[in-house]
Amino acid sequence: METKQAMIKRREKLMKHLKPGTLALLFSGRAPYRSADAHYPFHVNRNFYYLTGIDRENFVLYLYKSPKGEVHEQLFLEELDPKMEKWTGFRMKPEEAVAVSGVAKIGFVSEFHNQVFRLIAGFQVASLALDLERPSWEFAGYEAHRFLEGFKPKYPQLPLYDLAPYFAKSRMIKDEVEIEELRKAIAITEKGLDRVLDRLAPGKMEYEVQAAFESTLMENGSQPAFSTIAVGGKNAVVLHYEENNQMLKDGDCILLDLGADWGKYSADISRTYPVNGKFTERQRAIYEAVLDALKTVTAAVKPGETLMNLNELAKKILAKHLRELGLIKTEDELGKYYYHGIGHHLGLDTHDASQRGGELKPGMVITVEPGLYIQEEGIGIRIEDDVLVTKTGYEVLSASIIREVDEIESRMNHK
Ligand SMILES: [Mn+2]
Repeated sequence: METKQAMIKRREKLMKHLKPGTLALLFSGRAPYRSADAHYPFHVNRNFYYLTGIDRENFVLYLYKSPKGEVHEQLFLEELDPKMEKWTGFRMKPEEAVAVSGVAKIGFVSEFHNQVFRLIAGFQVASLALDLERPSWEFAGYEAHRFLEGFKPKYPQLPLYDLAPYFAKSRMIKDEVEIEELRKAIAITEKGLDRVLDRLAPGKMEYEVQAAFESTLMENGSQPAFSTIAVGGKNAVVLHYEENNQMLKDGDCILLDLGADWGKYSADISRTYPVNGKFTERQRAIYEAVLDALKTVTAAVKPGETLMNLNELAKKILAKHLRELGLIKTEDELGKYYYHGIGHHLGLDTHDASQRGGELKPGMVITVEPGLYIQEEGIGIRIEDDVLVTKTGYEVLSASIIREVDEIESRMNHK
């Protein structure tokens, strides 16, 4: 399937879901100001991108389902502005927008408010649908929230419909195009980790490992999907360590949690390697415990399972191993050494949009990422794969990224 075809299908599915008389507006968003006239990098609204494939600032997707059920689609672009284009780059032309998104009708954002006004003035709009997802209570709001601030006082009578739950549900099931993007993101992540294995040695800095990974991504037209974690020794018990500024010591392990971005889709892989190319007996024993949890949980992935059940399974296996390793006596002590969930949905966001508590279905992509973090021994080990739920079970999308002790040691000793 072509990307454009996928976009058309995704919009058709949404329009089928909406009631007649609904006007749905999706905003690509704008980069927030950083200081003076400088902005933070722009990150397109994921749901706008999901329906258009377009990664541009200040665009609006207008979707209207008439009371008779006819669908009208229009994409509003930023005005072409030859003067501004000399400063900030070329803007997307209408024909390009049509080619990427498959939306046939194009307008410019300066006309957008009037168009909304005219439609409502014709008494053909029963409700307004916006993506009103909030990442936190305190959050000031995305572009849709800002639009609503101006809209609500003018049309307080129009009911609102929040699209966020629809997107969470829809985005959990990946189509062909999405799975292809994820495969590419994972393949580039594998290349980056391979370069890491070439360079890893005692005395290197964590940031050198990060650079080995990220430069490989750049050489492949990619970039990190999230802040690369490259953490040696005792700091590996910190789950989201991002300093990456310590020296890697002989006899320590390094924990890497990283992923490439491809077409806005995120890989999310964790591997733990011995810095000097050989695990100690103790490191190996703990590593094998985590690996056993990874394999057992992965093998349990199938339609009808839940992430919660999978986490319970991971806890059982990790607790069994911790008892054998002499670290705990009863299962309720596990929280001292394993203190995150087993995984999450993966897609346009690394922690992808999802409805909590649901059953796994074919086409979903999740991470499986057990870990053990033993502060008193200065050991943190996490191994994470990306797993596609299939009709009959699962496919490990990251299956070719080595994870067995012998494979890692032999790879590191034959550079
Ligand atoms: Mn993850």
